[in-house]
Amino acid sequence: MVQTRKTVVSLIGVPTDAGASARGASMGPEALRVAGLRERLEAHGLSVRDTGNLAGPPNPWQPPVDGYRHLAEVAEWNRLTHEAVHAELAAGHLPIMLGGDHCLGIGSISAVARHCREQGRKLRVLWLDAHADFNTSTITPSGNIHGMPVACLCGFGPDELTRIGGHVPAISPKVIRQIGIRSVDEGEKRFVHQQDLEVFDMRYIDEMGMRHAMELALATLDDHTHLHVSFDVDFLDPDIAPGVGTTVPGGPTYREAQLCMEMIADTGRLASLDVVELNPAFDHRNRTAELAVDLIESLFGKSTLMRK
Ligand SMILES: [Mn+2]
Repeated sequence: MVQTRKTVVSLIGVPTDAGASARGASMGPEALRVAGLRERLEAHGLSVRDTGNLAGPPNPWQPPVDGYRHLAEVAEWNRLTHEAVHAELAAGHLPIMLGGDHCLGIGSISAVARHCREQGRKLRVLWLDAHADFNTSTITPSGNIHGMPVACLCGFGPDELTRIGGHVPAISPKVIRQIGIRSVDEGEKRFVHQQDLEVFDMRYIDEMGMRHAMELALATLDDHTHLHVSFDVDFLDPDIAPGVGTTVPGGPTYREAQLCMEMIADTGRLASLDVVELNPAFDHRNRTAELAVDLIESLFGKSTLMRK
């Protein structure tokens, strides 16, 4: 199945950096708009509805309390995100959540999971990231919640975050495929293995290639599978994507990232998307936002190669 011309894409801006280690991801939604996200998607025949930005609490920029930094603010932003994403899915639209930091994956993906339960659909989540984001308050070195969303979605975290969406856990670790991982904290590493997360790290991509990693990550999708992509911009090599708060060297190149996105597009199953951690405060003349838009275009079927 190919995305039809009738697909309605809804942009949901979530301007917060309450879960991050550096300020600035709150400016991400506007940078993506300035880079022409809406216009570029429309040029591909999609109908795009920009719902504007959600309004939530300011970032208090305080140290962690009991292992969590800004838990109340992060929970509020995620509740708002959950409701907004769920409403768009219920209306039959394809939501693109424009973060904001990656803590917002909790609200977004819990909404997608809820929608799948309501519709009797299977779920596959592709987590494109330099980090596993599988920390808990006892193993996180920092308390920054953008390092915890996968754990929270799998039921490991504070009630304020794990219960968003009303079903604990929101998802099983079995539905997740992580791609591009190259920075995992020590305790987190053990927890990833213990929970049996399927990870295609950079070592795997170096040895086997992006094509093979994506073939496995996308295997066994069927007509009833809802495919969600959670795209942390720090997935990309910092040489091409400097505009993120937590750069880790050795990420996918431009060509590898394009192939990743094109192979997702080829499945025709993409049904929701997060674009997070774009940080204009670290960017150069919005080039990382422009690259993100370029890759999002590929996710929606723009082919950089000549194809018939
Ligand atoms: Mn992340």
